[in-house]
Amino acid sequence: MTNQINNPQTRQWQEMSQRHHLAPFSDYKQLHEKGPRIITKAKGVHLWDSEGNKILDGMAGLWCIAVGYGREELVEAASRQMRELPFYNTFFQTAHPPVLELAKTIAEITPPGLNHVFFTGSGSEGNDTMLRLVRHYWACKGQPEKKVVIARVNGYHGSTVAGASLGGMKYMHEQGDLPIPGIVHIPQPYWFGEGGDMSPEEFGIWAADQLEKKILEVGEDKVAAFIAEPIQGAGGVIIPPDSYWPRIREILAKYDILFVADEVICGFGRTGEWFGSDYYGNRPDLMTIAKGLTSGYVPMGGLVVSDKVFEVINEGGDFNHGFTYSGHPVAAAVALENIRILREEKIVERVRTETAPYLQARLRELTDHPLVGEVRGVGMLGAIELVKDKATRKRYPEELAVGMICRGHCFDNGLVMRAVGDTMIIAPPLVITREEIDELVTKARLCLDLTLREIQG
Ligand code: PXG
Repeated sequence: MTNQINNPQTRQWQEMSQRHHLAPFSDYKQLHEKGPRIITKAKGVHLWDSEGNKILDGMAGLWCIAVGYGREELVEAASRQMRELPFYNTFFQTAHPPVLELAKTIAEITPPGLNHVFFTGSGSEGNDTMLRLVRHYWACKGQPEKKVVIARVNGYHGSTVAGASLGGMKYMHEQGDLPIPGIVHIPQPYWFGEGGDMSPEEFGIWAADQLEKKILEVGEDKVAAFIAEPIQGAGGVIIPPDSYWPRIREILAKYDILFVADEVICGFGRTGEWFGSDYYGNRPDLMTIAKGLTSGYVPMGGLVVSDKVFEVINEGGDFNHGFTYSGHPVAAAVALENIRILREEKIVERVRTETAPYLQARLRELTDHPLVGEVRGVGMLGAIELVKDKATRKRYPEELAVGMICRGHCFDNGLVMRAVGDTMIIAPPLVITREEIDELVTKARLCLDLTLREIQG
């Protein structure tokens, strides 16, 4: 942060943090020593902290803000709905207009055949719902032993017990005996980090073939589903080699298992298509959604279910699952307005044809930097690999925490970029303009220079 604190309120808030707030994914002692940066307001693609610093939000909140901060229409939609009907549940044979209109609208924008939506409060709850629903599906079909879900190492699917188990984050599994039984993992298609001497295309085929190997090892009669993000987000914006998804599709076509796309990050325009599955031409049976669904203005997630799955569970009696806030009317009203803005302002089209090509071209200019081993990206997603040796893709020693050094310089120079190890990642709001992209890339280069200078001492 701002090493310098001028606003006395900043200290007061930091003290409240230390005394009372347990922040997600934090080393509390370390956090308290430093004190959190306090974000007080936002507009468009920029944030302001309590010290008055203006910061370009290269991470869209946390991969959430599609339509930009400060959209009055979303505020209006929420307040209108709060006045009309602030809450009612959707259990016990009731419903309300916003949840029904939202389910219909989502069916209009999702890939063909995905027409039914179970709403949740978050992406993690969406994946918990998925686990229970796919097992219910196979039980309804008379195959209750088909329970195992295959997921990927370094995938991220949330932080609930099921979400963290589906995810392939070792440091999460280590806390609390995860994964739970019935969830297994295969390697990820991360060529830059793990491809060794293989070409990206060879490695893509190898990584995809691990799915078939795992299906045969577990037994097709035991496997319920395969879950994957079209592009891994939290794992480090990992874009599979071009050979990966076509081979996965071939494998899925051979076996009777369900395919779940976790679209929590890729959904709602981030790749320049409505969903990451559209970008790759994948045809999932189920899709988890959250984040961009409401642009993060209020919490909401869900599971979109295909006609094929619906037709089975429709005959299967009660599905004994649900959350108090499933289909919350205020969240649904905000999501509807958010999708209306995305559609009417043609934001996804603009990302695809105009701003993403510009962002991707400008980001790739950073490839010439001595610290940069690779720049990759799709749509409004980007990753910059920091390395010691460009040719061999060799990293700096882990203890040096080069990514964290770079992240610190970014924050101090008015840019939010996230570090996943030594991979710097960006996912700006979809409404970012060319001028703001220029600001992002200029700041990123400056911070790469500062990082290099610091590690060279
Ligand atoms: N699936 C994916 C693909 C996600 O990225 C979730 C599920 C879980 O969503 P909820 O709403 O329960 O958080 C996510 C969430 C990071 C980071 O460090 C990413 C997420 C959450 C927190 C941190 O990039 N993604």
